[in-house]
Amino acid sequence: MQRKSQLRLWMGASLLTALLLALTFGGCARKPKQLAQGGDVTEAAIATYVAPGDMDEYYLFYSGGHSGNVYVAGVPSMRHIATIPVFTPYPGTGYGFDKATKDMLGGYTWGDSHHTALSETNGDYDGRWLFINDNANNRVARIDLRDFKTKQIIGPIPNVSGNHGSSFVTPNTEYVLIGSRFSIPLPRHTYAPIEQYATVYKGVVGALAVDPKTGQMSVGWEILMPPFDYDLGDAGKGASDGWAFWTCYNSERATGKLEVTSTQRDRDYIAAVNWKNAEQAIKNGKFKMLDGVKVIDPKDTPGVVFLMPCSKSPHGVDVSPDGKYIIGSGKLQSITTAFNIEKIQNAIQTKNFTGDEDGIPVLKYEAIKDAEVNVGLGPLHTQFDDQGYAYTSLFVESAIAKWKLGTWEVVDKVPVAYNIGHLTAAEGDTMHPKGKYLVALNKLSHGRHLSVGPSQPESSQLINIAGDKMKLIYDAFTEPEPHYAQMILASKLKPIEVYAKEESKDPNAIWDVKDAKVERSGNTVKVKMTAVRSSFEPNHFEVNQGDHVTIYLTNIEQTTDEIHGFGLADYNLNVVIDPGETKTIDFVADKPGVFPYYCTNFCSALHQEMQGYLLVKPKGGAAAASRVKPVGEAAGAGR
Ligand code: RUQ
Ligand code: CUA
Repeated sequence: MQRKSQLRLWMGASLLTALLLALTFGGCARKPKQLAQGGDVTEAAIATYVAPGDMDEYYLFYSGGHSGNVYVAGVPSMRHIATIPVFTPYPGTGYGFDKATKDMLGGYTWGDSHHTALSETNGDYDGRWLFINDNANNRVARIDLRDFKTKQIIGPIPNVSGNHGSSFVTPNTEYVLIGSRFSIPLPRHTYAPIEQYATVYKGVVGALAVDPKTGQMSVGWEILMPPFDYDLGDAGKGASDGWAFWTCYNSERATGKLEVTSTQRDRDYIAAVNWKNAEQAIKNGKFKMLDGVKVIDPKDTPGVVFLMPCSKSPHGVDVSPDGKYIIGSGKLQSITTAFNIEKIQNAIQTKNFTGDEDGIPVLKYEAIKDAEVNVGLGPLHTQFDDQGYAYTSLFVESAIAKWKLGTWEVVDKVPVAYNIGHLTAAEGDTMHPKGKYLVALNKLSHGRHLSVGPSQPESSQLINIAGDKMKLIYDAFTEPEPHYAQMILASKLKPIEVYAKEESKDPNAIWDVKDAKVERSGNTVKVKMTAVRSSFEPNHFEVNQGDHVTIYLTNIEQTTDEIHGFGLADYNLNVVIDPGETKTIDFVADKPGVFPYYCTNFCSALHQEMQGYLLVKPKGGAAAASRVKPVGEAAGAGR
C-alpha cells in the first residue's frame, strides 16, 4: 500500500516534471515564470502537487475572522476542503437553523474568530478538539474533531471585554486562556465616565476549565488587572509549564487616539501568570465573586501575577518548544526579545523588581531577558521548527525572519506578499514541531490573483522550511479573514463518516419510515420524520395556524456522504442532516397556506422528487384563508 502510493507519487512527479519541462521549453503560452524569490518553479510544483485521489499530509485549520467560521485546508496542496461554521449561521450545513445550533448561537449572528487552539496532551496536539475565541462577543467555541462540528459555545464570558488574548491551551488542555482586549468598568453594564479610565476601568485575564473527558468548558477563574489592553497569549510548557503569558499594550492607561496616546512609554508588558498558584489561591478561598466568577485581586494575593517589561506595543508572545524561552515581539521596534524562564523565576525569588502596577510587581527587564534579536521591521508572531529555529513574521517589512534559538543569529529571510500577520508552522507551537511547512497568513494580496474588485481575499503562502533557505512554493487565497491557523498531521485525526445508529442518543430519533408520525396535544404538534433516499416521511402534514410545531428529523441512512437537507421556504428554515443524524426544528406556524418542503442536498437520481407539503389551516377556517394576502405583497415586494 505504502509502496504503491510512493510509486504513484513518483510517477505523478515524473509526469509533472515532463509536463513542466515541455511547458518551459515548448514555447507554450502558459510558460511558468521564474518565482519572484528566485526559486525553481518545477521544484515548487512538485512539492505542492497532490495528485487526484491522493491525500494531503497535514490538515490546516484557519480561523475565519469576522466571518465567524473556521476553514479547513490540506497542506501541501492548500486546497480548501471544508468550512466549519462556528459563530455565524451557515446555510451550507444548516448551521444556526435547527434548535440545538440556534440555541448555541444565542441570538448572535456573527463572531470574530481569531485564534485556533488544537487540544494538547503533554504539549503535543492530540487531535481531539479545536477551540477558537470570539474577539467580538467574548466567547470561546469547541469543535469536536471526530465530526468537525461545533459542540459548545461558552459566553459571553463575564467580565471579559473583547476576548482577544484567547483561546490558547495549557499543555494538557487543563485550561483555555481568556483575556480582555478592552478594559471597562466591571462588572459589565456598569457605567463610569471615560475620565475615570486609568483608575476605575479594569481588564481581566483568566482561564476556562476544560473537562478532560468531554471537553466541556466552564469558567475557571479570572484575575483583576490594570486597565491595559491584553492582546495575545500563550501557555508555558516544559520548563515553563504552569505559567501563562499575555502581552499588553497601553500601559499608559490612555484613552482617545491610542495610536499616539498609548505609545508614549518605551516599554509595555507581558503579564506572567503562575496558573498553578492561581488555582491554589482559589482553593484557599482568596477570591471574590464578580458577576458569578471567582476573581483574584493580585494586590491581596502575591505570587500569582508579575509584569515583564517588553518592547513597546507588543503583539505576539510565543513559548519555545522546550518552554525555556518566551518570545515577545514589540511591533513598533525591529527587535524581538527572548526572555528566559529560569531568569524570570530567579528575579521573582530575589524580588528583583523595579516597581509595581496596582500592586503587581514589575520584574527588572535586564535581569530576565536573554537576548534582543534583530529580526526586522514590525515583528508580530513567532513559530518554531524541529531544528531549533524560530520564524518571526514581520508585518512592516512583509517578510519572515528565520533565526536560531540560543545563538540568536538571523540566518534567513523570505519576502511575502504582503504584510504578514500570523504564521503557522507544522505543529509549530507544540513541544515537538515537525518543520517542513510554514504558512504565512498575509493581510494584503493585491495583484496575486484574478481581480475580484475592491474587496480582495486574504492570501496564504506556503513556504518550504526543510532546507537552510526558506522557499516560497505556493499562493492560496481565503475568504476574510484568517488570523491564526494551526497545522496538524493528518494521521492524527480519525473523523467518523456517519453517525452510527447504535450511538444515537436522541430520544426522538426514529429509524424506520413506519415509525414516522404526527402527534398533537393542544396547540403543540410534534412530528417524527425520516429522510432517506428519496423521500421524507411524512411527506405532508397539516397543522393549525398558530400551532407550535417541532419536527424531529432523522436521516436514517448509514452510508457515507448520503446527506439530506430540509428547506422550508417562507418559514426561513434550512436544515442539513448527515447520515444517522437527528435534528430538531422548532417554529410557530404563524403563516397560513401550503408550504412545500424539499431536500436541498443532491442525494440521488430522484433527489428532485424528495419533497413534501406543510399545510397550515388558517384561523377562522377556509374562508379566512382566501382573504390572507400573499406573503410578498404583505411585505411590500419589489425595489
Ligand atoms: S492577531 S496579526 Cu488577532 Cu492574533 Cu496577530
Ligand atoms: Cu435527499 Cu436530495
